[in-house]
Amino acid sequence: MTAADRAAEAFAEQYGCSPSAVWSAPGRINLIGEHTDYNDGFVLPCALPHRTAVAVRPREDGNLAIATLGSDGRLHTSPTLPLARLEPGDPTGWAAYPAGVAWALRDAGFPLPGADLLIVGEVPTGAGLSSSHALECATALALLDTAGRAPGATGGPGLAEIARLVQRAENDFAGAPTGLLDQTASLRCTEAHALFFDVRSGAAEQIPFAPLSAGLELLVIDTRAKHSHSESGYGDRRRGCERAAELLGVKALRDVSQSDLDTNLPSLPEDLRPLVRHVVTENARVLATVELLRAGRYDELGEILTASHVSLRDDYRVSCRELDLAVDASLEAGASGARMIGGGFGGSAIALIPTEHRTSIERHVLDAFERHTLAAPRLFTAVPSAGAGRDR
Ligand code: GAF
Repeated sequence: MTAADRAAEAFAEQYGCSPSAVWSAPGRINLIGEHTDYNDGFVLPCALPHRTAVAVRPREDGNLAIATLGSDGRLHTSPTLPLARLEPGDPTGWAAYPAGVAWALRDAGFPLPGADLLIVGEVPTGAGLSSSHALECATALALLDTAGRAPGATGGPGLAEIARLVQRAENDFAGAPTGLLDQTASLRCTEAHALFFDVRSGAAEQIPFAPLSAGLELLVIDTRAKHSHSESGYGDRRRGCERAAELLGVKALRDVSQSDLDTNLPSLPEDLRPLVRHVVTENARVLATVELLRAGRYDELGEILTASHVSLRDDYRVSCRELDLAVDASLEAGASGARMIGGGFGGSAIALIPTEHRTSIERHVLDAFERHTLAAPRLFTAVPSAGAGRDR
């Protein structure tokens, strides 16, 4: 049963009637382009097959009821909230994500009538696979539908505008100072493609990406080391980049070219230099990766992925013991490249592996975690899948 089917069924159980629509949105991996989004740079994500579904029915009293089917198979509800009185700070916890989206849409002037929502999420949470954005994007689409403003309807916002509204919910309601990567991936990725997104210009290009056709797979290694964007590490890096851009007299680090690094870095305080080096070289790695994908040169991808990890580990310093172990163990076992993905400090890594060696690589990674007395990671293949949409 899909997440959407389960959401429709649980909706009927919770609210005693059928939903008027079910929308769903996927989690993501990011092939490359980490911590570049809030520097106006480039990213290259793919959507995962794992989705969060939101079943919805409008209600006329201006209230928002939110329920979710937990991984324990039980329904959890949040107190009913008057849309007109939503403000950051209440509710907190899981309900802050859908409530924050309602707040951002209301503030942007969308005429929301009130809604009953039922959420079923299958994107692993706290795994750096963008479960919160999958939830927020599916909620945004479901709520816009209740207002007759779903994408494609007259007066309906485009996907780029929805991504910005979801970003506002995440930043200002849920309190996580994230960029535009995850919402854009969840809303705009398509099956069998990576999305080449230029955050500054908003240009998005679908790049065919079918590793299986080259005998390769993208193995996701969810280390189960929990990460959170509201904690200080992410915000510190972001502020460091903004400060460096200001000192260099540019709008964002996107404007620093690789050839200028040697002249620019010495003028900065020592602690900011590695941040700038990471962002500038990572943007160049995204462009190089896009060229390799366009040329079908999959055999050269691995080296760039690993270089990205080294840069995130040593310069940006957002990796952790579990992510380094996932990368090192998969490389030892025959991956052609591997890197942590997402914000870091926990979460997941990806490894580009030959399909024929999948079993032995998985074994090696699991053994390595066991030897280090760490919880067994969750392993699965990332198949580039469809972005958000209406299921029923
Ligand atoms: C997280 C954030 F949500 C993204 O905006 C991005 O900055 C990413 O970390 C790092 O590339 O997923």
